[in-house]
Amino acid sequence: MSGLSSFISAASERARQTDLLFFSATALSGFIVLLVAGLIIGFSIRYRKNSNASRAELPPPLLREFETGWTLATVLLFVTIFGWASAQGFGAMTPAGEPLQINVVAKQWMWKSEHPGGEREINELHVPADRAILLSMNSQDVIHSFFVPALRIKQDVVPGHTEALSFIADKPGTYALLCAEYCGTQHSKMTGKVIVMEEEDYADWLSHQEADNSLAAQGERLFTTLGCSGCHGHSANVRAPPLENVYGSPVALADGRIVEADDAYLRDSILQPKRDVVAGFKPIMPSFAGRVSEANLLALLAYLKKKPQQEARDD
Ligand SMILES: [Cu+2]
Repeated sequence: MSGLSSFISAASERARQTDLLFFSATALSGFIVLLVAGLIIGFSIRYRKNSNASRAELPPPLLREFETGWTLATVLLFVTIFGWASAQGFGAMTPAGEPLQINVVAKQWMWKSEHPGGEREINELHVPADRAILLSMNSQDVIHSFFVPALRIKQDVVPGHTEALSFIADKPGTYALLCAEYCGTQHSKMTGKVIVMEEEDYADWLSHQEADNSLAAQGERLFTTLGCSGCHGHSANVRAPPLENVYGSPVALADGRIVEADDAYLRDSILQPKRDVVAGFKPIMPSFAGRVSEANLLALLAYLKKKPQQEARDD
């Protein structure tokens, strides 16, 4: 089996688990196919016309218990495989421990990524080994699909959604990154590399990247240039909901609902401000859909998350 599972490199424990599941299911299905086909062929030959095999002895009738037993055993076997596969699928959605969050933006035809310190890459993704990585992915135009065969992970990236994908790579090396959703004429060129590095090599790599602005710092500038501060800032004349400490806190809406100001809520409030209006405020904010790119939205969100500390420092 180990020979088989190395047919394509596996760079994570989940990849090896996926292979085990795949080959187990293939082996089991293959065994059943061979068993059924073998019996059909065997009996066809043995009881062919004019063969002298005895037809006198009828087989004994099967016991009801036997029928019930093998039916239940088969059902149980396949439900077990279903459970095994689902557990893996759900496991893939839940990051283990405190993950390192990296933002990924897909666009025709490249993968852009941004590390927590603001280091940016295009069509390359450097990650430390043995550490939970959480990719927060957005698309700027059409549906793309983030596919790393060596990690056995594939996630569609749909415009207007934030998709999460987590993994822990445990084998340093360079692995292929592909787009697995036809996304336009240069779809086949939308490829890249995932470079898994030892923790210290990753730290070293980070330190050699341009000390780019942090995402939150970019967001802060956008907050001004897009005009957000004109209404949401300290000395604004227009009355708009204050944004200090807004991230993660409950917000009372005009229709009586109370929602949590998470990424999705803040994102919607920027793109569709008339949808969830905060109680006590007029729906006067214009939509920023089409005016702010995915990368800039991520920067704004990063800024809003950091805002409480900044306000505290300013005071
Ligand atoms: Cu694509």
